[in-house]
Amino acid sequence: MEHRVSGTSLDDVVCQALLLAGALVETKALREAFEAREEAPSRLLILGRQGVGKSSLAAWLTGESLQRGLLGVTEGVTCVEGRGFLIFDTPGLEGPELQPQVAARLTEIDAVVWLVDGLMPATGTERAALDALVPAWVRVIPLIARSDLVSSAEQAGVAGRVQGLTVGRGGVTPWWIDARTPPPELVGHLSAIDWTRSPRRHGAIAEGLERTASALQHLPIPPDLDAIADRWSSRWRDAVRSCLSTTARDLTAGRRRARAASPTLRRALVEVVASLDAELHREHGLRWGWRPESATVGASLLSELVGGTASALRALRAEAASLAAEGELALNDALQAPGVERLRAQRVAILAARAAVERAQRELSGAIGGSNVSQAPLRST
Ligand SMILES: Nc1nc2c(ncn2[C@@H]2O[C@H](COP(=O)(O)OP(=O)(O)OP(=O)(O)O)[C@@H](O)[C@H]2O)c(=O)[nH]1
Ligand SMILES: [Mg+2]
Repeated sequence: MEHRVSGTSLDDVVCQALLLAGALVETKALREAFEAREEAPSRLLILGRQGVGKSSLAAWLTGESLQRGLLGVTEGVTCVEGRGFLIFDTPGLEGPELQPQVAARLTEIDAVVWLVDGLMPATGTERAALDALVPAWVRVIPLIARSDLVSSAEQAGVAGRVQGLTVGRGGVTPWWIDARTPPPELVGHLSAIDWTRSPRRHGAIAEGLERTASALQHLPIPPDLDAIADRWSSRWRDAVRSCLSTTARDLTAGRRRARAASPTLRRALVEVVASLDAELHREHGLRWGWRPESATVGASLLSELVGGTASALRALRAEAASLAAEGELALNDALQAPGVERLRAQRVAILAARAAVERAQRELSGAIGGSNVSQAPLRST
């Protein structure tokens, strides 16, 4: 099964993360990893059955002789560099110890070379062993060794079979080679890196994303102005309602004269506004900056207040409603002021960048973590 991270979609999400985060924090590491295209040497992991010719091929590619154990058998993953290649030579696929060693090297390579023995052509079991070692999205370049021992008539059939077994692994056509002395063109064939399938690039991007995420984490997020506006509006409305009912109660009980009711309500509200304003500043660094005494209602209603308790209560209610609306408008204006608007835009930008980086990290984590890398050694047949 193909890994859900295809080159294009991964590049799209990383590009989006770069675009959004780059406006806010340093993204050099991520940008460099994203743009890495021509970085030599090509890093290849050679996998294949025991004795197929992996070390011979690695030695030919790099021009370096490799350290080997008893009878020339490779023990453990060996790294050798030369002639524009960094090659990871491995013990045979049959070995049970290979999985953790390959997993540890996975983010250092660009592609896998699958060396098949032309005299013992690849089977589904061999492909399954390969799949168990390397995530499905990593490119596999198939080569068939022992061209010197197989007639050209037979070679085509074997190549077709190997090609069938590499479906979904980058679609590279298998080449027949003598692993001891391959044709010189093999160098070009193996140097062409498919960056969209390179675990090395994925690893570098993952690191860049990690750094970007941590830089974004350190940016303080401005408060959610809409939520603050909602909360403060409703607190203001509650305060107006409560001041009104106190004043109305005093008025009805005859404790206060109609003429004095309006200034009393106003004074109570001035206190409420001052305390809410101080709290707004303390909690969010914002200012309401409104004083109810600047409200225009009131004076014209005084004459109605002397008309009796019922009409005074009506007038008070109207005045309170009008004050509540004015206060809310003033609050909205304060939260729309240019400086505060910048905070709103900043909040949106930081949240969007964090989400984009997290999304890119999610897309990558399955790929690099090797979701389908599990212990499944090749059964000897
Ligand atoms: N005729 C022929 N012999 C080959 C070819 N490739 C490798 N050999 C020989 O096969 C033997 C094993 O080669 P190696 O390169 O050691 O194979 P390997 O895959 O590294 O072996 P392990 O490390 O044990 O898994 C050596 O004697 C090579 O000379 C080939 O294409 N044709
Ligand atoms: Mg070897």
